[in-house]
Amino acid sequence: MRKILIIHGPNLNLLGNRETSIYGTVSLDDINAKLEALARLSGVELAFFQSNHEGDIVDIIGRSAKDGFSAIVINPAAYTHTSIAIRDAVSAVNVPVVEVHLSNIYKREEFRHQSLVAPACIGQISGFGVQSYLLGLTAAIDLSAETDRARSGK
Ligand code: CA2
Repeated sequence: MRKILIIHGPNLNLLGNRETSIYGTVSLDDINAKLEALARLSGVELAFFQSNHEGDIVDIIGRSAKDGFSAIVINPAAYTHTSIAIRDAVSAVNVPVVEVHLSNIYKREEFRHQSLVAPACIGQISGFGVQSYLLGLTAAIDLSAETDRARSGK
């Protein structure tokens, strides 16, 4: 079965209790459960990773091809706007990456308008709440099929 990696960046473990006017009341477990339901229907396997540490996110992206992942969905959270290291990891790995955001980062403070990671990704989905993740996974499922075709040389 094709494997897709879901990466949640810093502080997304806090979802559901604070800043509910921006991010809603949904928890990270709720988001993962919705993703899992879509994955089951689509016949793909998911692995979930949340970290507050930039280097850990760089490491898991770097290992992702060797670990058998065919696509990645990432919400880099605040690292979206600061991390050349995550952008370089995405550029270096031979796995397609989709960037997602719960909020519309272009409608918020100016410092959130730039993503350093997005230019290394296949695309970005921003502003649809949990639906951003589901749309991102839908794209990643298609991309994962292409990755596997390319890897098998067919
Ligand atoms: O909209 C998104 O998904 C963001 O990636 C969320 C990040 C933010 O820094 C980005 O600009 C946009 C913040 C994730 C932290 O979420 C919190 C949840 C509850 C309480 C505090 C932060």
